[in-house]
Amino acid sequence: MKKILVANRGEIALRVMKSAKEMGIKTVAVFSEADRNSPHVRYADEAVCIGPASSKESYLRRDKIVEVAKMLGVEGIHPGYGFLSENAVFAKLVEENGITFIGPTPEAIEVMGSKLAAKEAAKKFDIPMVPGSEGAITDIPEAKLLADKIGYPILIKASAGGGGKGMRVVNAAAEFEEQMQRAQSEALSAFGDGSVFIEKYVGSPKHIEVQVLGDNYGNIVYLFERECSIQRRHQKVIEEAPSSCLTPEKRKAIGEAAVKVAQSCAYIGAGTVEFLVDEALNFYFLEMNTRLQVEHPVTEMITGIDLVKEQIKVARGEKLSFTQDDLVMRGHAIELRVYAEDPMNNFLPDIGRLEQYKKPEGPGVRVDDGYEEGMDIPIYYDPMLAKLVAYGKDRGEAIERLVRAIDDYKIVGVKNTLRFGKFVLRHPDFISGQFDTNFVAKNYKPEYLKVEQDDEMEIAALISSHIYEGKKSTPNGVATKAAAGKSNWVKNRSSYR
Ligand code: MV4
Repeated sequence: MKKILVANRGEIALRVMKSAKEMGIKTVAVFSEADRNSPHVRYADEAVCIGPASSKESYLRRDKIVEVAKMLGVEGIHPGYGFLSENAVFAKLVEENGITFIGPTPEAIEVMGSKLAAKEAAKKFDIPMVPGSEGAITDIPEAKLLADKIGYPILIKASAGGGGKGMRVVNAAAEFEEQMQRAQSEALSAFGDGSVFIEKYVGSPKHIEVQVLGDNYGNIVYLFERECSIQRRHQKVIEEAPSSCLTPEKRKAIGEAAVKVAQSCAYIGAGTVEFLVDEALNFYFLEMNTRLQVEHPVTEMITGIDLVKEQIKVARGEKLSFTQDDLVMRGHAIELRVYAEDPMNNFLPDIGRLEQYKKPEGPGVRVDDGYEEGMDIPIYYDPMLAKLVAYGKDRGEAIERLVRAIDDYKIVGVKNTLRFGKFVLRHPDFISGQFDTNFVAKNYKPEYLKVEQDDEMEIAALISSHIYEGKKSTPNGVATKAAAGKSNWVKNRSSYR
């Protein structure tokens, strides 16, 4: 493979091109009119404008992208994440035009794109799943009987949904029919597919996902897990690897379950198997994402493996160069997603000019971003500005490095979530590992970011008086430094705008 096209924009387009470059592969960028001056366009060896700013008219134009690829003699197309990355029609179109799709087969994308088909495939492999209906609900009274048997609360999910879209909690039998009818009609209008199914609702779950990698010869390995429980309204905020709650035995069990899920769809390339983990550390298969994920860097940092290079190697027909036994994890990595959003105002997206933009550097710090000082942040796309990742010998060092990197990060002109990230990293429940997907809803109040520098002690007191008093060491060996005097809240206040 001598030349690849990256059908994406921003940080992930750059990320993919960097690995391609290291492999001696030329790169082609496609871009919208809004991205004409973007770093991913300049970084590529060649770049072609494919349409106006709106994604529908540019980054989602399967036909245009393939046309450009053919015109420039491209041998492979990497879709990044989002946009066309999980579009089976695109994967097929690419292959039909004699170009390699750097990702799984259209069949695997299609099976895993349907939550019901995914569960059906996984069932044959004995994967633990949340108790629920066998297939789509066709008979509401029958489904209600099942719900009674499972016990309330239950969750209605749309088969075509995912990432939290099309979900509905039903707390009691009296609401069942109404909620079911609503869920079905919502699913039909939102996804063009009204199929829904029910599951027992797990109230305080952790979200743990396993990175897998498969080649064309039936070899599939797991590259350990990422914990992504810190999210708000299904938007991930912080991801880390490894999870601080798994034992080596659980890690092996969940990893092997993930490999079986991948085997159930003969998976090729990099993929992620999502699990829900309850308080007793029981894990249940949720869904499989058939793409490179935003948070892949934390896995790269603890395994030393470049996932994009592996994707490309597998796509050009190479066998995996390592077995499960060769894989070891070392240290700890944490990623903060920096969004152009206002944490003081309900995380409203912000746009405008990046008047000042200076990235943090130093030991164990990695920034994956796609913007530069002076650029305008467009309204058309995802509000993520950058991924700030820190690596340390253990979780405590990773946290301290990430906090230091937040303090060293200067963003002026666009409201952003840096200080919100610091709030999370300094929270006793985050530090102790005692958190689940309810963390943000349970613990965050915008007032916590308002307090002046000198009042940091007050914030700490607000958040938790108990740990604060004794300056206790936590199970992870991290002393909360909330009371340790000087902080950079004010420095970050200026970066907040
Ligand atoms: C659940 C659940 C509780 N019980 N399923 C949300 C996204 C999608 N991948 C599945 N999700 C959930 N499924 C059952 N049976 C709770 C969630 C959930 C969640 C999952 C992962 C990460 C964050 C979440 C936030 C809210 C709800």
